[in-house]
Amino acid sequence: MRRRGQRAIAVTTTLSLLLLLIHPALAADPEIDRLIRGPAGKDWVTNGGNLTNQRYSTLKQIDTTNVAQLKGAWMTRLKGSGAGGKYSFEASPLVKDGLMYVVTGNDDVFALNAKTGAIIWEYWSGIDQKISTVCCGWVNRGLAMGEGLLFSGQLDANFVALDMKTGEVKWKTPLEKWENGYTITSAPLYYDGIVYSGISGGEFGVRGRLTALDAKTGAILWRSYTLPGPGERGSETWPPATDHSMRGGATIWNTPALDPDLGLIYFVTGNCGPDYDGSMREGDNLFCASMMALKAKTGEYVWHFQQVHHDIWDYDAASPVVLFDTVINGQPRKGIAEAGRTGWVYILDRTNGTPLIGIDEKPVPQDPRQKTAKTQPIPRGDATVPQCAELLPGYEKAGCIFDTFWETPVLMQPSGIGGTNWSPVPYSPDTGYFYVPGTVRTSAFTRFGDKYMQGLRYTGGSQSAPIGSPMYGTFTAIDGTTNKIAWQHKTPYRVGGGGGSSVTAGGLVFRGEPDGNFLALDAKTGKELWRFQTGFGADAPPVFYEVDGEQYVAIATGGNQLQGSAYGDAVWAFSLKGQLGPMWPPPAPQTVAGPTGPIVAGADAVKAGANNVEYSFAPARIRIKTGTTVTFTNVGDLPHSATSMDRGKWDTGVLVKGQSKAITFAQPGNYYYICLPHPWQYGQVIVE
Ligand SMILES: [Cu+2]
Repeated sequence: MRRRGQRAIAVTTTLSLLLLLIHPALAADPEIDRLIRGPAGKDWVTNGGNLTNQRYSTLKQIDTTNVAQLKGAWMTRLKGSGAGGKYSFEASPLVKDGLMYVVTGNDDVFALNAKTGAIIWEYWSGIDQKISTVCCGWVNRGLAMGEGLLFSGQLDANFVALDMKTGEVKWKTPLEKWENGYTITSAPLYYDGIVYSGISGGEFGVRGRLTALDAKTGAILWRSYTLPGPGERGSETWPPATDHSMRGGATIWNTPALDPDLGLIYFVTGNCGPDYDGSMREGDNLFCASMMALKAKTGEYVWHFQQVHHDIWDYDAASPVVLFDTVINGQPRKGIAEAGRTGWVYILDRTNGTPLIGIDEKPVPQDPRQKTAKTQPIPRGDATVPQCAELLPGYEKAGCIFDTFWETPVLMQPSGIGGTNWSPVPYSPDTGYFYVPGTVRTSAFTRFGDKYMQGLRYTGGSQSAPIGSPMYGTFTAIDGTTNKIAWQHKTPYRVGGGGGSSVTAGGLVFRGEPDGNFLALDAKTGKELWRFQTGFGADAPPVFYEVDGEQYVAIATGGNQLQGSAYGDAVWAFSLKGQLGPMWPPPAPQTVAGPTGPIVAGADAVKAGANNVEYSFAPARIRIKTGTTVTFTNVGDLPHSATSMDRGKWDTGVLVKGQSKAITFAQPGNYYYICLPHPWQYGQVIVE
């Protein structure tokens, strides 16, 4: 009996295998699955180009010999959607069969004729403009498509599916509530009937996770948490008998990658919460700041690699993971790479999560108050940005990466915004290089502790750039077989949180600059071959497609508040037959940290978020007489504060929209201040 039973099972298994072989087209959308398993060509149907996130196109009509003739084919303004100081435009447009789909920072979606730029339909998200749990700009990093639907994660934590033909909402699934600190900013990934979405909110005491939804119905198939519950894998890296891991962050800011042959889905996780205070969360704090692999069908854990143990620097892993195949020491290897905020590229074997080139655990500075980890993983190879800060006047200490801090500010590089922030990193199988945008900026790290309250900021400290400190960027080609620099450019502005790039078989890397310039470089040598002024901050990653035999390059230009670039609502497409010339340059981003604008004498009222510039004080610089009372009012959409850079001196506390606080300046002095939730928002009060 037993033997017969086993035989029956064996026969059934063989039969189902045969059925699978005969009917490989059981997939819900075989066409999209086929397109995203291969390299991108005529169409660009998923955020990273295909399942690898390589952002590599096989199109080569535009190449190193003719790119100098490239001109604008069309430019379309998206009716003011997402154009304003609180927004960033970070999406890669998707293109299929001559139609383009693009999502703005307000989660509005537009379908365009990819040949002419004409708008075909519009979806206005109607998201609540009072959402107060967006940490770093209103953004949507892009869409996914499959089964005739477009998928979009919204800032209100709803996940929607739109009809590709009409823009009509087909289903809508809440993944969480924004009021509890959760938002969605990442582009989803569609494959084989499932849509995968990350969740954001690492600055608001949330619990990170990857959610898998049924593409047809929007039903949630599973959630895989990136923070362990009691007794679960990784719970030993949090203090026992506490619930710190339940609000410990580890959110997913960007699109996963997927290897269909291995059946694994890959992604990276963000900072630990609270960001800058590790005092109550002794241990490595898995799975913060980690690369992770799960079974794509079930969400079951397969492996992880933690880039930063017990993170206290906001060293999110935020750039999308990239899958690539390479040869190392004569052996073919399946690789996975990710460019961290630390300035390193982490290169692993994607079958098991072990280092491909070498990553060494090395001792690092210690502070028992912060419960710092004894060692940190240091990749062999080159960092793309400096990892030590210089001492500046007014500060007691400057340190290098992984140095420690407590209540006295310590200067460090890279800052917690990177290195490489959300910006994707393309990989060319032709050159074997990763193209890594980096931000060079000093941060003054301080810990001050925060009490956890649901839906409110929970960062435990801050990291503003010191007044007068320089800020710029790097763009680096990293050899994927050695993790060493092949070539590197210093860029005039920060590009680690923008400066999106993509690469083609025509031997070109295209990348944007926050001053509006869009550039083409020789992918092998880095030589600049073309540059075009788009008129708006060019921070989103470009894409490539073909319509009627003509190759196009497209980029969303709408600025980025992390980069301080000029906002807008434009999508540009370029081709060799294009006729449009460049625009006037927009205002350039700051290259030195601190408040800007004229000093207004006698002003006793300062507004945060005025004039459609959310992250600003107006006037930003005032001169008053000793004893003057200044009223700070928040007229923006987000909560802001005015907090003395030397935090002990004065602080309005966090003001919600419409709230005011008066501060009397009884002592002469030069007071610089920041908004604590947005430490790149500066003001100055000169008291005489
Ligand atoms: Cu603010």
